[in-house]
Amino acid sequence: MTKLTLISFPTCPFVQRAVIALKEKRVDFDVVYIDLANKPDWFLAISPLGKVPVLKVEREGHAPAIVFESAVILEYLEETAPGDKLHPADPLERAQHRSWIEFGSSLLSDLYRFSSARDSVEMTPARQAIDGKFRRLESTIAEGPFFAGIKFSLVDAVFGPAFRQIDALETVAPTGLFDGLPKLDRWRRALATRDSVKSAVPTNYVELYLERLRKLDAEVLKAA
Ligand SMILES: N[C@@H](CCC(=O)N[C@@H](CS)C(=O)NCC(=O)O)C(=O)O
Repeated sequence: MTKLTLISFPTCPFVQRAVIALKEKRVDFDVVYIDLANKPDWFLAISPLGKVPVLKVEREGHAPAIVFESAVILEYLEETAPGDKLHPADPLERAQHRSWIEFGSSLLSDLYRFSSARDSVEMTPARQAIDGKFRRLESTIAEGPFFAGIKFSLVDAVFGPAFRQIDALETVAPTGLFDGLPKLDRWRRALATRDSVKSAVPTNYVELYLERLRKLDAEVLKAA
C-alpha cells in the first residue's frame, strides 16, 4: 500500500496539475498546505528547489521518497497509478503531449507576468506573449472538447489551472484573451466544468487569487 501526500499552496497552478491527475485516476492522497512566504524548515529539508508541489511517497518497507517538479509528478502518477491512462499510447504522440506540457509551463510564466504587472509597460509584452501562444494553440488543438479530442489527457490537467487564472481575472472584467479563438474558448469552457479541474482548488480560490494580485497592486485589476 502506497501513501501519497501532496505538499501544496492553495492557489498554485503547478500543484493543481497533480491534484487533477490524482482525481482523474481516483487515487487517494493527503494534502498539506504550507505558507510559501514563510516556508517551514521541514519543507525546505525535503524540497530541493523550495517549490511546491512536492509529492511524498510512502511505501511499506521503504524510506519515504520525495518527487518534485509538477511535470515529473504527472509522469510518476501516469506510470504507477491505476485508472485511465492520461498520456497517448503512441510514443510520438506522447512526446508531443510532453512538448505541449512544457508550452503550458511557459504560458504560466507569461500569465504570471501579465497578472502581476504594476503598469502597462510591464503588462503589454506579457499580454503579447499570451496572445501569441493562444493563436498557436488555436491552430493546434483538435475539435475538442479537450486538447486531443474526446479523451482527457495530462495536457488538459496542465492547461485547466492556467485557464482558471483567466476565469478568475474575468470575474473582475473581461480580458478579451479568447476573442476570435473559438476552439480555445470551447476548450477552456470544457475544462472549467470537468469535476477534477473544478475540485482541484479550495472553494475560495478566486478570492485568494485576486487578493494576492491586489496586494501586488496589479494593473490588470485597475484596468477594470
Ligand atoms: N517548475 C515548477 C514550478 C513550481 C512553482 O513555481 N511553484 C511556486 C508556487 S506556484 C513556488 O513554490 N514558489 C515558491 C518560490 O519560488 O519560492 C513545477 O512545475 O513544479
